[in-house]
Amino acid sequence: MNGEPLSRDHGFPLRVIAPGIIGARQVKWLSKVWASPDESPSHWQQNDYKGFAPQIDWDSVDFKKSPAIQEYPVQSAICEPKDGAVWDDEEEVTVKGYAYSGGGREIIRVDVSADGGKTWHPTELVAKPDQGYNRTWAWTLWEATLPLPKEAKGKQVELCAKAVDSAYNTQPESFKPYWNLRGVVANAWHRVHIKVEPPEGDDD
Ligand SMILES: Nc1nc2c(c(=O)[nH]1)N[C@H]1C(S)=C(S)[C@@H](COP(=O)(O)O)O[C@H]1N2
Ligand SMILES: [Mo]
Repeated sequence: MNGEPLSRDHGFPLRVIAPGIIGARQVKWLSKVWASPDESPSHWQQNDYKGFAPQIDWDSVDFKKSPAIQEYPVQSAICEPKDGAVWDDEEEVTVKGYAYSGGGREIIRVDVSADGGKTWHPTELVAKPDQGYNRTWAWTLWEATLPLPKEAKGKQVELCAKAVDSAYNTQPESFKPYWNLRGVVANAWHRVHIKVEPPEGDDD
């Protein structure tokens, strides 16, 4: 893993890698593999890692009624700045992060906002895997320097990111309309809050 022997925590001595599919299917400490016409009867395949409508609760849920989650939805995250950071420039902010989609779909675009999603700015895809159509299994790294809203000084600013994959899937604005009791496939815009506070005496 990353050029090093696989560690025990990550599944040494043997682990399944099923590209483009959620973490729950990447079985660690593998001892046996068999082919079967039936889906795995394992607890994690049958009774967990499934999505449901928002009104379904633990009393009404029937795990037989939803298929197991397989392909990962399109997702992105802001890694820099960190949530709660104090930003000492009132003009612009440099934002960095990653994006990823399931099923081998490549990331074709990531947009960022410095005003809670009212206006958007392009990002540069600084590390983009070149693995071929529907074979993109690696993360895309992105960054952008964008202007802060006018009179941001002394205020909190909400940074948002959303990615688009090769099927033009994009991330929803909020998790609320597809909230589910397991909290799975939650890929709404990532939001980070920074406080814009240039050093004392800096009036430009
Ligand atoms: N044997 C075994 N493999 C497992 C799990 C587990 O509980 N037991 N958890 C899965 C889940 S849900 C995830 S997200 C990944 C996490 O491993 P990672 O941190 O190495 O990616 O392992 C997967 N493989
Ligand atoms: Mo997981």
